[in-house]
Amino acid sequence: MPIQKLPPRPVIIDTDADFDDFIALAWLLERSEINVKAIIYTGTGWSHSPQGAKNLCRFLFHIGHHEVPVYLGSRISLRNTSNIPEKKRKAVDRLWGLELPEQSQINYQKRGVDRLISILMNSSEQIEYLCLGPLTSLARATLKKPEICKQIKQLFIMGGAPHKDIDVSGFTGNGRIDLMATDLVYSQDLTITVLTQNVARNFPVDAFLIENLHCCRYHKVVDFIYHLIQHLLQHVKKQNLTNKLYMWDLVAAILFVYPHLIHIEPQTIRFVRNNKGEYTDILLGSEGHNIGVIVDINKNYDLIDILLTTFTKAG
Ligand SMILES: [Ca+2]
Repeated sequence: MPIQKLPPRPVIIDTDADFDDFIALAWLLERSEINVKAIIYTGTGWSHSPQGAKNLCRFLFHIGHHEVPVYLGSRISLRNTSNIPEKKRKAVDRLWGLELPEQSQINYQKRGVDRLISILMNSSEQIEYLCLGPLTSLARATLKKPEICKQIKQLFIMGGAPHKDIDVSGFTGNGRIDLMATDLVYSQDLTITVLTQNVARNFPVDAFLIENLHCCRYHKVVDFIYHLIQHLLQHVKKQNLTNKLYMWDLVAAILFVYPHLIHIEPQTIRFVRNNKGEYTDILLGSEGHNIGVIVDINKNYDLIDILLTTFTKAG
């Protein structure tokens, strides 16, 4: 009996156009299990709006996926809690010196929050939402039209759960950039899966990865990823930065596509604010927002192999 192929999962990807977002997108767009309905660019994360959206469009042209629409989402946080240094954001805007071919048409579309609402409300089926950046755009969309939540099958987000020290400083990644947006989105009636940074650390940018990428550079997209990482590493070296690099968003993308690799535990979290409205604490406990947190992944799977065979299997 022939194996029945499941129809591709419709998904909206929300991104802040950092290096690992590009790699995650390049990988996702090659996956037949996924039907990317739209890319929402959120300008409150690691790049500035609209430069991040322009970079996304040029990148999509370069890898041959310019059919995917890019929408310009929010550029101002609900509450300004981001601590990303401006210098680092500007380096992301410049793609660390990587030159992408100029495009005569930069075709991102404005009013991304309204477009997001429209895509969700007009869809005949539920759509999954993969968030690789801050939740600002989705939060603004839920403020304008709370009914969109019924149209979201699952929100899967890289970062946004507490780990280790359960306080504001222990709240990880994208969720921390705009805490008010995260608080608002988590309070909605949504199925939420969050990947914490301590789990995503399984995929560092190291010599082994670079060697493997180098071997597969005959594929255009792998060559792009290789160059992107080389430029980033040169930038890190020049700036005497010591932080280790991880493919956070790529891990999120892979685990989104392969849910059998993850172990999820339900958690309840509550955001505590003082009388000035500032976030002072995040508590795990019996009352608050219900989320699923990925606490472990199956380590028998080789993430580098999953990354590269997606590109090289078709030659
Ligand atoms: Ca990101």
